Formats: sequence, structure tokens, C-alpha cells
Amino acid sequence: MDRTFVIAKPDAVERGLAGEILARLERKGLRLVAAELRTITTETATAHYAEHDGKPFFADLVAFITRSPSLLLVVEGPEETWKVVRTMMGTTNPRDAAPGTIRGDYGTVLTENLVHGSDGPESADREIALFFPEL
Ligand code: 3AN
Repeated sequence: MDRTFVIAKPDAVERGLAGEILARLERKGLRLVAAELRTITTETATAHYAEHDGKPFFADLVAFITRSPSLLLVVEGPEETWKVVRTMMGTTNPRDAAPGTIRGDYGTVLTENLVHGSDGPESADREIALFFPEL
């Protein structure tokens, strides 16, 4: 089976949407491998978002993802699970995201876009190792 990493971000947990996000993934046919409600540390957030280090929004991004608990998930499916999840998430900016996607149904602003999903197989491996080293 093919695994990917998902975060129901602080805004999702604060709004009571973490269960909805998990339920959507499960109803799609993905199986839950790991789940933990955890406040992401600044150190882990900085490593996770390393590709954005130096960009003007980096500090706000780290402050946002560490501000309250996130629901961290590893899910698995038959193949290209990262792509299945990305399609269900919708585009990065919820304003542009199609209805029926998580961001399209529940979000309105770029900086509070509810969910993260690995953007490829290498990212999935790296992010699972970062957040769930025991896996
Ligand atoms: P995605 O979450 O769709 O993979 P990335 O990896 O490009 O998108 O961006 C990571 C996070 O950084 C996004 N979820 C978003 O909250 C934030 N972000 C991306 N671009 C911007 C931007 N131009 N201004 C503010 N925040 C941004």
C-alpha cells in the first residue's frame, strides 16, 4: 500500500472540522495508519516548510501552523495516495478551490486553508519520517 501524510491544520481543529476531514478521507477509501492531535513545534514546522524558508510569508506560516493543535494523519491507499488526497484538498487558495473539495467547501482565505497533504511520493516519505519517525 502507498502512504501519504496529511495535516488537519490548527484552523480546522479550532473550527471542529478535523473529524469531517478524516471522515472524507476514510469514505474515499483511504485507510488510517496513524493519527495524533499534536501542537507542532517551531523546530518541526521550520523543517516541514523548509522549501518556503526566506519567503515573506514564512514567519506567519510557522506561527499559524504552531498556534494550536493539529490533527496529524498518515493514510494509505492502493497507489498515488498523495495525489488522491491533493485532489480532495483543492487548490492552495480556498477562494479558487472547487466546490466538493475540502478547501472549496470550508475555506475562504489562503492563510487558513485547513489542510496539508504531501505533494509527491518523496515528500510523503520525508514528512512521514519527520512527524512519525516510529513508522
Ligand atoms: P499547499 O499547502 O497547497 O501544498 P504550498 O506548499 O505552496 O501549498 O504552501 C504551503 C502553505 O503556505 C499554504 N498552505 C499556505 O497556507 C501558505 N502559503 C503559500 N503561498 C502563500 C502566499 N503567497 N502567501 C501566504 N501564504 C502562503
